[in-house]
Amino acid sequence: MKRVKLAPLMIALVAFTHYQLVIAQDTTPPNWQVIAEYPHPSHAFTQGLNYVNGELVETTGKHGLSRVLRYAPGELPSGSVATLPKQYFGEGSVVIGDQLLWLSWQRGQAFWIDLNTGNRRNAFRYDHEGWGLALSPDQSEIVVSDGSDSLRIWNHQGELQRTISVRQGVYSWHYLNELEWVGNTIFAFVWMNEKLLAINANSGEVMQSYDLAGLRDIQGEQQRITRHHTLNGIAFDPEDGHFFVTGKNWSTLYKLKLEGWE
Ligand SMILES: [Ca+2]
Repeated sequence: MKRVKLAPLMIALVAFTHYQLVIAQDTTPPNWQVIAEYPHPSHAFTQGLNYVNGELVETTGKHGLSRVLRYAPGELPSGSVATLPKQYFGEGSVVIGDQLLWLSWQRGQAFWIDLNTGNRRNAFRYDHEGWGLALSPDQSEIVVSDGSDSLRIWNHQGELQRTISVRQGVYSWHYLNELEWVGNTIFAFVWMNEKLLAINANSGEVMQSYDLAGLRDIQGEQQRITRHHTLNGIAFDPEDGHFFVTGKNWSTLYKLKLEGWE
């Protein structure tokens, strides 16, 4: 009787199974896709991105380089609407009517900027770091990030209404950064992680995550960027239901279709 050699057969079977798994992972379609590309001002250390009435309103950071930029998709800004004194490091922003509310990073000071005149006035103070901002769909509330795993909900005067802890099962997500609020979903970039989270605005549960490292790789091939030039701008376009997305000092602004968040 001829003995069947099982060992090579098992190795082949395991190798085949592993191969199948690898193939299965590689062919999983991404839950996002690029549908358009526009220029983005590469001098902009993006900290806040808003899309209002067909225009992008962007706030930038760094001491002495913190600016408000206003431009249509496909164009580049010709100048700044407003700037901050160099002791302030600009962060996220929201547009309410013709006023922009703008956070500073570590100085606990929020500002109102008149988008027509560029005039700046103090809004209110807060006792934590300021990172991202987004306006609720009914414009009555503002969500604020401070780099932790919690989001604060403010009224227009910066008074705390409630706090949301962001969780995915038993895991918490820290370094929540630039924000956008659409329906009952709050989108949040994660600092230096290249993840975009879709968070239930009531429970704080992460309902979907988007791995945009591929987008960063494409951008990295086009220009010299480091890990600090992280993804950090998201703005919803209600006309087509898609999202403008960019990163700090990126030369490209992308329009993304995001799947599975509604
Ligand atoms: Ca935003």
